[in-house]
Amino acid sequence: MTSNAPQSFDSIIVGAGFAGLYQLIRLRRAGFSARVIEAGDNVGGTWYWNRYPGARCDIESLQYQYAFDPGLAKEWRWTERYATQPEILRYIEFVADRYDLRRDIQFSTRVTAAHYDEAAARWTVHTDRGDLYSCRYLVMATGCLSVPKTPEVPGIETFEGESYHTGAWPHEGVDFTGKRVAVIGTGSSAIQSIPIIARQAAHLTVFQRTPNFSVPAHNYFLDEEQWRAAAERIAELRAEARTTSAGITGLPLNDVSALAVSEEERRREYERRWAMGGFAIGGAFNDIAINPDANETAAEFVRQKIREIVQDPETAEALCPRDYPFGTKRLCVDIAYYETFNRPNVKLVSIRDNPIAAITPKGVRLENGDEYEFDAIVYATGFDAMTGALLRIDIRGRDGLTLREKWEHGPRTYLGIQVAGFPNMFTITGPGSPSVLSNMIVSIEQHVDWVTDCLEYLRERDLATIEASPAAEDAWVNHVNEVANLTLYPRANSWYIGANVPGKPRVFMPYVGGVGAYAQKCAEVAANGYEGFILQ
Ligand code: FAD
Ligand code: N01
Repeated sequence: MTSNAPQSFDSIIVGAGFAGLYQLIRLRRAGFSARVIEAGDNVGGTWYWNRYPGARCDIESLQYQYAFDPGLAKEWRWTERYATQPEILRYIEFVADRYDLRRDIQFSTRVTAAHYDEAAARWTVHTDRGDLYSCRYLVMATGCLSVPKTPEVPGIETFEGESYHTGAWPHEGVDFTGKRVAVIGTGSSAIQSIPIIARQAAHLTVFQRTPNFSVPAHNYFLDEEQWRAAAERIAELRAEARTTSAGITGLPLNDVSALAVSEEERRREYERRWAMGGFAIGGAFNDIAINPDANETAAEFVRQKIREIVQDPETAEALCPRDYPFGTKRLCVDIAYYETFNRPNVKLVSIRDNPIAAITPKGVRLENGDEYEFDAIVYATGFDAMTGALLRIDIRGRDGLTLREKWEHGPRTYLGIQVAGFPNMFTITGPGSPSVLSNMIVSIEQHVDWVTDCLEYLRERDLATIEASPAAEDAWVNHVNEVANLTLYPRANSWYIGANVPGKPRVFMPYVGGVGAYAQKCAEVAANGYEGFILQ
């Protein structure tokens, strides 16, 4: 820490991904001074860090883009149904240039602490470079999936080959040609990278603890007309997306129970949606997310697909998810994932009942003593999701209360935007909002718009602070839990519930109530003079 006088701004934004950049644009336009602090050396967030082979979005590109400026959509020509990571990163860099954002961003700097000074009603922000900032408003745009998690097994540092985490991939890329490679994990990152690594490597071994449900992307190149039609209607399409459950248009829900139709009709509907690709299958029937028997019909449909695709019956069975309902871990969207297990150079090793005991200098040792040797290990083991980036910062609110103490038993927020005891601090797509269950760009835009409107409201009325009331926060936390418990989501050991991080409190973190209903609630709260918040 330094004794230099702090640099003063109306607002500090932490993070220069989709959220931080849009927040900067909005605050500038509203006449607030703002500084963005970003750990990476460029913009992009998720798309800056996750450069593993095969990385791409699973929400269609035409929807996975900003819509706040209709002109922007007409200037950026998406090339594929599901854009690749390099294309999304180029888009974000284009946005940064177009709105001249970089002059207000401090790169290669990590925020280490943020302390609230009650007397001044201001935050003091500390960085790992010894900078000090003072601000009235602190916007945490730190990302829900920005802290890579490596397994807690002994010996990782002893491995003599190359080690990579998908979420912190080298910028220069990796050439696996001729190498014996291990991929640990079978979540979305693994499912995207495995088919590509398999084509390069001499041999690929996939270590699977829990199989995942995956559906085909049916990716294709967008022709001029498809792109233009969406670009020209972006405002209208986004307005529609904001009223949906997941912030996505074109995924019509078939409002019928899976149990109310014949087996033949059910199969036809699932086949139709499988052929559409992507998340369409989730809306095949109206009770997949809430009724275990209905859910099982979707689960069994996907298992049958796996058995049809994967030639070796033993491998096919091992790839079939069984111990959690379909869709309660994030559904994966793949390009030839299951097909990859038909390659002679790919082997699946189930570690469900025989976990990894250690990483050794030569490779991987399982609990039963089996040893595998590798030239490279890829950890596709996910993230300390939703709370990880926030809790890595020493955040102290009113009375010196730390966020770590406050969230000791799991995150507590009002609307996923604010935390009682932490005035003027906002969490974009924070726990308790639809966030990771939605098209994140839709949720980011909704939060950033709400926060900016809120700050303008305070300024117009000469108010210094806004803070969630403890009662409103309690009621919201209860509501978030109640709604989650109406669904099958809490039945899975997913990262939504913190299950992938040993010792993390088990709380279902995102809000399942849907983007549309949630946005309406936020708008009502604002229209009622920020009901549930204390304004001073
Ligand atoms: P991020 O993009 O994570 O940006 C947060 C930034 O904050 C990072 O750059 C980080 O370096 C910085 N930061 C964090 N802590 C600090 C600190 N203490 N100091 C300084 N800087 C800090 N969502 C979808 O809706 N559709 C998709 O198709 C999709 N695909 C995804 C694919 C992958 C591989 C991953 C990992 C996630 C995907 N997501 C997807 C979720 C994705 O994270 C969001 O869509 C979106 O990019 C998040 O933007 P953000 O700005 O909120 O956070
Ligand atoms: O991470 P994950 P991810 N030993 O947590 C396994 C988004 N995303 O990076 O399930 C052995 O899903 C773990 O096993 P288990 C998307 O929201 C989107 O893949 O915990 N295995 C699991 O198989 C996604 O959900 C895209 O039993 C261990 C895997 O590692 C989120 O980011 C692409 C282990 C981790 O899967 C995270 O995805 C990529 C251990 N000790 C990411 N620890 C798109 O397609 C963990 N695992 C757009």
